[in-house]
Amino acid sequence: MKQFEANFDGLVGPTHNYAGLSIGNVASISNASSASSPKQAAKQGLKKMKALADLGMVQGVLAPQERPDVHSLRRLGFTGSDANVLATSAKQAPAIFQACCSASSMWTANAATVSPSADTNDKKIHFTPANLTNKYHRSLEPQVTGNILKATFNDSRYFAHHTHLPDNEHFGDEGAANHTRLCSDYGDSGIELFVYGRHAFDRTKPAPKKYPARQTLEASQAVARLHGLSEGKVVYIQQDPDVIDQGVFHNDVIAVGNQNVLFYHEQAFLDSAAAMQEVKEKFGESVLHLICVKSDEVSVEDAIKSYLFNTQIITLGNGEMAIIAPSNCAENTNVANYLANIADQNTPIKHVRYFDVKESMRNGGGPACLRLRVAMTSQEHEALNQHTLMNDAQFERLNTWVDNHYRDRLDVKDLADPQLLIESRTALDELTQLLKLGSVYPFQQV
Ligand code: SUG
Repeated sequence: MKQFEANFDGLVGPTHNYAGLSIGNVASISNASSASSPKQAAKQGLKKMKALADLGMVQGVLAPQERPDVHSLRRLGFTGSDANVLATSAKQAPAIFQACCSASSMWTANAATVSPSADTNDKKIHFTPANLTNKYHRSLEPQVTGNILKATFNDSRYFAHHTHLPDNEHFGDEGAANHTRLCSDYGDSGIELFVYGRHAFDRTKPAPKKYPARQTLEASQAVARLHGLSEGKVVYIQQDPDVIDQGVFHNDVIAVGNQNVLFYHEQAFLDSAAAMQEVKEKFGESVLHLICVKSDEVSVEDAIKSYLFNTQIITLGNGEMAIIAPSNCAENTNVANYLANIADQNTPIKHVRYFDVKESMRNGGGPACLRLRVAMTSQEHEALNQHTLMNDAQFERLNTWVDNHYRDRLDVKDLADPQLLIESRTALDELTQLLKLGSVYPFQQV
């Protein structure tokens, strides 16, 4: 049976905008109130998906969420017609209103944590949607994310879906952005690295001082339990609180892994030497490449600006690996130099491909943020909803769908336009038919 890793990218939603909602995420704050282009953003994402499909990768699409989120605004006491809810909340509570308009579900690395069947005790692929409690705008996602994942991986013989963890900061969970799997072949049992920012139930432990640590150890442990992972195959690693305070709000801003390669910055982890020792012991005898980038090669600041580590490392058909990097890496001299020489190191990484995902980057989302990885067998591949997979015809259809429904330009002040809600719901209704998802959105369930 063939085994491989599929990428499910988040399709950017029609309300993509820059509202400066994510304290601790430098790009989000510094681009607050700039004009966005939802159409460009969606097309940049689709282009990356198509390019990976063309490279022979299995590539899927995860639908965006319903925004503006009128239902959440009603929960907060705004009443009347939908247009009235938008108008009154935009006027009386603009920050809350903007949070309810974010297209942040596009970063599907935060959609869920996924453990492949090779690692779980019941040999199913396990999904736990992330609760994203640290940011109000993101905490609105998990319910519908769960609906979309169930409609995408829709066969209970192969896929196990959990409810997101309790919606409380103690169990703050950011999904796959803080989770990396290392293995020899994708179908072999691997080790799962859960990287957390703080201990929720032990205040004596180190924690960042300036910016929030979004992921807790206790959340990571709960996900590992739910997924039926064996203790000998799990490593918990604390992020260095200092790098969180410099803007590394998720671990995937400073480390990325694929198969037997872990590519990370020397300042990523609190006790890197001990963590890497445990990784080596638990990984076992097979060859493991730990590629540690030193601060004098690339500083943490350059890593955050360029998103060198928010790259996707993928395995091509011939077994060589390629780095899928944002074009911002090519524009940063230190990072471009580092990547220019990466193929000469004695590691499987032999190619670098650059993609323009600037609309997403301006909100702090690189190529790796835009995708959820699901390692699977060919049987599991056949069992999932085939209409969510990218191919030439689907690429055409989705581009036309974007052309028909998305605006070229959106300012934060446009978010209260009642027409935008109508456009967005019309687009999503059509999309659920295109991807054969059934009714996954609240507006479809009334
Ligand atoms: O959660 N930005 C996202 C970026 C998520 C990136 N994902 C990973 N690293 N995996 C966040 O901070 C900004 C939205 C705004 O400001 O309008 C935002 O939500």
